[in-house]
Amino acid sequence: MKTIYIFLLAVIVSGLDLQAQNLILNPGCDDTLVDGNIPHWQEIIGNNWTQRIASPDPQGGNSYFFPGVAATAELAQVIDIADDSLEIDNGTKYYYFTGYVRAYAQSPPDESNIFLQFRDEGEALLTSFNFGPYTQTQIWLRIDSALSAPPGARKIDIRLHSVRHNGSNNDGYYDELYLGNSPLVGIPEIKQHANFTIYPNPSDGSITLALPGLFPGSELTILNAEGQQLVRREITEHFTVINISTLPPGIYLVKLQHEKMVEVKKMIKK
Ligand SMILES: [Ca+2]
Ligand SMILES: [Ca+2]
Repeated sequence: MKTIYIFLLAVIVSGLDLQAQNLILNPGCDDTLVDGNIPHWQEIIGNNWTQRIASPDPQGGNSYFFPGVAATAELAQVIDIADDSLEIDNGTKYYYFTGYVRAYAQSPPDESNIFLQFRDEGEALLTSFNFGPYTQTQIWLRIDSALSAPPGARKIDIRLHSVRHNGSNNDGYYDELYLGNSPLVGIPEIKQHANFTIYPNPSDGSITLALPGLFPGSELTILNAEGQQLVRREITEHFTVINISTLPPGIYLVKLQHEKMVEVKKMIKK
């Protein structure tokens, strides 16, 4: 009996671990500063990158990435993905990115950008997925994307790039970054879950989104591997049919979002 109990616990723990496996080190800027510097990150532009703890509050943990005073500021972390080279060179490897951005409430606000640069063994740039500029000041804006790794890629160079438009501080902020092998579906702050399903999946013509409970103001978006929004729809019914016949074959993310919940599922278009 004891053996079974331990085995089940191990399965549950490893399942959680797999879901939460984050390739980014110090992803929420919560590690203690070392000699005034943010551990695991390098200052590419500007030398004032630090932790900020309030105004606004962090999305997660005790602090978030703050560029300081430099008019343009860029912070980087390089992730080695050489272990995935077989899948990458076959053209079948996807990585999933989630991050939160926000700016200080001033007009015009400063801006945040996130560049995810795939580089080869010699560090040559193969593809850059660029997100931004973002100037959202009222909430932490969540960004989700699936990234198709270009053949030959061995490194992902993540760049946080902020531009100051107002005042003495550069206020393009970042928090709770995630890069992994599966979409980040649940996040701890979210209390409610829609538990939506999509069928058929894979599909070649249309999909049905089934939702057990309705959340007023829910919005559905379908994103391609480059993070572009291709479909955007308000969801007001338990069952919604969406025509995807014009989308090229491939992997997409279906995101359902309202103010208290974000859920993301993978969809394959045949
Ligand atoms: Ca944080
Ligand atoms: Ca500012």
